[in-house]
Amino acid sequence: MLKVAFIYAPLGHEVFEENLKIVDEDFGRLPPISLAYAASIAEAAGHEVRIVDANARRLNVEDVIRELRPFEPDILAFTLTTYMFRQTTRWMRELKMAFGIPVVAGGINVQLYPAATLTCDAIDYGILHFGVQGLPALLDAIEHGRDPVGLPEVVARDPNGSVIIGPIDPVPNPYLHMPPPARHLLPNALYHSIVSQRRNFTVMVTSTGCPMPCRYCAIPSRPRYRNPIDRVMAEIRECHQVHGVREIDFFDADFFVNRKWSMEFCQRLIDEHLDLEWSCRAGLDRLDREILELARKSGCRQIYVGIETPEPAALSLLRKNLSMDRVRERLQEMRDTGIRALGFFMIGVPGETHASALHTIRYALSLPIDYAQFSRMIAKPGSDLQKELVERTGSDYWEDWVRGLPVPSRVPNLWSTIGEDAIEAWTKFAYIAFYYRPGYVLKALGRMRSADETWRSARTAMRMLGGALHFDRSRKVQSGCEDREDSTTSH
Ligand code: B12
Repeated sequence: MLKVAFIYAPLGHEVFEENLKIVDEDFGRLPPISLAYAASIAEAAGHEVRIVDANARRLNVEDVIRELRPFEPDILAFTLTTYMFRQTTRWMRELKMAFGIPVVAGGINVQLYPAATLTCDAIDYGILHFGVQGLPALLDAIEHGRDPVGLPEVVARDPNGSVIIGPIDPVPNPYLHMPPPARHLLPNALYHSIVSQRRNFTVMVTSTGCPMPCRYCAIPSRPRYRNPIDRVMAEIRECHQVHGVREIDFFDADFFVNRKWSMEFCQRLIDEHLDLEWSCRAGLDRLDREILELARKSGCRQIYVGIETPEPAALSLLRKNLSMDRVRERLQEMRDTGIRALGFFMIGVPGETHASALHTIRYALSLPIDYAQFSRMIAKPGSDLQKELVERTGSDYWEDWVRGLPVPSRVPNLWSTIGEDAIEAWTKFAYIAFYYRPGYVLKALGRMRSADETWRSARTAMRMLGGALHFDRSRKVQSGCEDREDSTTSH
């Protein structure tokens, strides 16, 4: 049996992200579900496991080292997104130095850039795909002194230093081989999102991938699997009964993608009679009165929908399938059933001009929605836009970022006709225009359920105003891993 410490490093905003800095920073403290899945896999394989959520607990590296000393870990394990690659690898390096033990990394970045990930000397092993075979096999090999090179789902260096990528696991549905995320190892009482209203709050993901072909999104390229409904219900019951969860945010790309599954889910939740509210993301075209009413009855309080832009040419270039003529009607239906809507919008879309950016904002203001999130369109790692960017520029921004090479502070946007500063200015203006309408403020105050929620919203509102005149530009070029401590923030 090995002792494995799973560490969730803090998330600091990076300049290239689609969200404004303040939105990222005030987004909430969310549970590291991917990492908790990996911890469960290790625990089920018989190892002793800890999770340190340094992000939610606001711990620094020294705190984590102090906390882990008595545990005497054999392995350090981290989840890696591409965005957070350099922040997380800095933490890996320091913890590896303190404990002198191997570091294992898994998560979306290892899937996208396995070889580049292993060029970082702080990482000894990567885990691909869902890790249901790879993680137990790797831990077993380490425990018994066997060579892990070439194991399924394992990325490792051979004795010559070449990176060897193991074959992908052939199990038809990895969910059937994964216990639920190890919430018993998480500080569940600390979690909340910017719009959550009840505690305890958690995040759940019941499916991976998405059938929609949107070119700006990184999710379609992920394999598609769904957790069977009995397992989802068991996870919900455990959350409610054992971890005191009263609100769940489902992070599936489109929660209603399978109508039969969603109807059954709602009905079974109604039959459970739990004191529970939930929210999810869904394609607007899938929502009709029947499903909305059932969802509301089962405790659904809000749905996040991607509208992105009212410009038909941009929507078509982005392969966003949305019946624009029905948007208002469907949102009104949602409001009539008592479900709040949050609309996602993007600035900097193909062919964007100052006039079209203003049009998007005015359109958002005209819709019956309760919240809006405005992002800058970027070529996300793994998205179609990113593939086009690589073809047209001959270089891969994200791979260079992972390899520690200098990259521009912003991902190039080849599609918009207005520049980065204008895109950022319009995005900030959008938030001010949406959230500072007197009627909106009054309504929002009426919705508040606790002093905690009111304080969080007021603080974000003040910071939003304060941030409106600052530009998130920092240095023009972000250089390698070690020397860029100050390159992400401009103020
Ligand atoms: C839920 C979720 C979150 C949750 C939980 C994140 C977490 N780390 O646990 C919250 C809300 C906290 C979050 C935060 C962020 N997220 Co997020 N998130 C997702 C989402 C919607 C689902 C992930 C999921 O749970 N899938 C289901 C599980 C079963 O699969 P999985 O995540 O791949 O995890 C499995 C394997 O990868 C592996 N694994 C994962 N980690 C590890 C670690 C070890 C040691 C091992 C062995 C294995 C292992 O085992 C898991 C079980 O099989 C994805 C999009 C998507 N639909 O995939 C975005 C996504 C992964 N997030 C993304 C981003 C950018 C972020 C943030 C930077 C915030 C932001 N600005 O958007 C932060 C960074 C978090 C971080 N450092 O990990 C991007 C990543 C893009 C990229 N390539 O960098 C995605 C793809 C969405 C997008 N914008 O396109 N996220």
